[in-house]
Amino acid sequence: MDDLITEKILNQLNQCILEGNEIGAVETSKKLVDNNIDLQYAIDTICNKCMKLLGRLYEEREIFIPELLLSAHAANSAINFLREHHKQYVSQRHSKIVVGVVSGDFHDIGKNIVKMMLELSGYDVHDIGTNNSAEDFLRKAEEVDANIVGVSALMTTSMDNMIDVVNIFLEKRNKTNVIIGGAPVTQEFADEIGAHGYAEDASKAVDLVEHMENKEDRYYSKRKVKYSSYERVMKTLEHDTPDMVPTAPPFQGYWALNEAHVSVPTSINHPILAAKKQFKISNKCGFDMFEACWDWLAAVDVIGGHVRVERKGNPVTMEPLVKDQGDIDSLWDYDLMSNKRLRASILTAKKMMELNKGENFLYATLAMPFTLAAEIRGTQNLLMDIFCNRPLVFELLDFCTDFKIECSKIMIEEGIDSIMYCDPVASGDLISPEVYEEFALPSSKELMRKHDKEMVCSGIHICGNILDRIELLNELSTDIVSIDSHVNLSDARKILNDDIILMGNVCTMEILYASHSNVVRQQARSNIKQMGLENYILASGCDIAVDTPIQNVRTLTSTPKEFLK
Ligand code: B12
Repeated sequence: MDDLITEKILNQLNQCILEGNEIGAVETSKKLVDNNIDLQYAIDTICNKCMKLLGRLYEEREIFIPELLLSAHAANSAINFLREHHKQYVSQRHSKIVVGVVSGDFHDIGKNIVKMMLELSGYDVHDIGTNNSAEDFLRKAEEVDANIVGVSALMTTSMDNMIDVVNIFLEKRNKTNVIIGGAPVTQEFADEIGAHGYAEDASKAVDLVEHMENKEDRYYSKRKVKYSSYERVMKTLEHDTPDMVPTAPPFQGYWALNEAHVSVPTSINHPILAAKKQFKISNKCGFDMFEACWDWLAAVDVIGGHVRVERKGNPVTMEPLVKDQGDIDSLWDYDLMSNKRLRASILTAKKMMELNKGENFLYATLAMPFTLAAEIRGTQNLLMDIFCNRPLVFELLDFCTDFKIECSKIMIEEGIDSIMYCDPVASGDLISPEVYEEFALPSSKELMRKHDKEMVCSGIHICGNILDRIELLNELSTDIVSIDSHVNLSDARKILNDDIILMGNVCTMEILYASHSNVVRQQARSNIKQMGLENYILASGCDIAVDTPIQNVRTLTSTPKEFLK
């Protein structure tokens, strides 16, 4: 067939496509078939030349979405017709691409255009529609063995969900390139979250994919997750360099129960259910280490105190159990294992350890003797006793220390990885460093001395600004010190012994609870940059508050991936 005739018919076809004339495009395609024109050449010409021209016209605002859509439909019909008559047609493209819109977002016009342009350029595209979780993208990519995933978002609120998509591929399917786009997305954002590519419109998306296909290696992520969560934490505890900074809540129990719609009373009555739900949420959030035993006030219940259990959030001790020094003797009659709450909390921890299969690093939260003493005596009473009734305080602390040693032994016997001792009443906002040194420190020391360090590691969390007493914590020979947002990380680092791991300290209320996830990310990044990879665990400054958005928690746990070695 004469080259001139071929070019003439192809030009006609191009014209029909540019005009969005679907009927004309199909009729002209028939002419190509009737004239025995090389259909492979014809399809490739439409895919390459015509689509590029359309893209350029759209970019230069010479045509808009409706014209683009009409042209794309015309091209699609022509190509489908030609392919039917040329069964042996082989696309020159190799990439398999999954495209979709992230969760929370139903805007799909942009994604549809990207999909059409890619298809018309000869790619094998699989569209998963709108409102897709990271798992949805992964599932489809695995099903079709995609090497590129295109993620679209049109709202600033849904943009952050792209982070989950990037991270899930990083962890579970590192050979797939994740490219992102949509009006609020920028190259800077793509770089920040570790996406492999970004394009501002559909024709640039085609260029990007072409480029990736040609230079595959360059785009494959160099970042690799090397360790499981448990191994990552162990690397940190051994003062070795992990692949990335591990993350911890440090206390997520009540928040996660609430997220799972399990009330606190239900969690006590149904420990196995509590374990399953707690594990699901805490694991899904991506923490490397988390609480498997969070009912730190079960201890007060064991010795007969009245702890009010709210539907959500931390329980509260209602009435002081020790009204005067004479009441202390009767405390010793406790029977640890006959207490329903304590048994429930142990059962929960055991079930969580079983579900965990050694993947994450699990710990139990127990109160330090000083805080337990305050719960038993009433915090205000104890704080006054320190000055007015010192013998009562010492006698009570003796009991609390012995009792806590027993509690700690039980958890260690059950096989927990670590114990996190919390001491909120020793807060820098409640007592002076002198009072801490004289009353809280000796009982903590005694407890830590009895804690079997060979078997299980330990952490300490004291709320508030404790910079003026943090040096004393060096005497406790603990593995981890968890600090809250009132203490500057670098200041704490300078004072603490080198062999202590620092954990903290993203502000729980202003940032995690009340800010946008971008603020959480900024804070998490700043902490990692300040502390580096070693001897540091990124965490919230204290309990994750009930109703903290799960997206913020996920942002906290996913930020270290940006710094993967
Ligand atoms: C059309 C539209 C709608 C339609 C959506 C119809 C549909 N099926 O998509 C309807 C009316 C349903 C709608 C609903 C809503 N909308 Co609306 N919507 C728009 C509007 C006007 C146009 C968006 C659009 O289609 N643009 C054209 C396409 C072609 O551009 P594009 O998506 O950016 O895609 C191009 C590139 O970005 C790139 N690209 C896109 N995806 C990808 C993917 C990859 C991998 C790559 C490489 C490239 C790439 O290539 C594309 C083609 O060149 C914008 C305003 C605006 N001016 O943008 C608001 C807008 C996006 N909507 C908005 C909002 C708030 C909403 C609603 C919440 C409104 C409400 N109060 O109910 C709901 C959201 C519902 C939900 N949860 O998703 C806001 C978002 C604000 C923000 N920054 O977060 C906007 C910006 C309006 C505004 N100024 O307030 N909306």
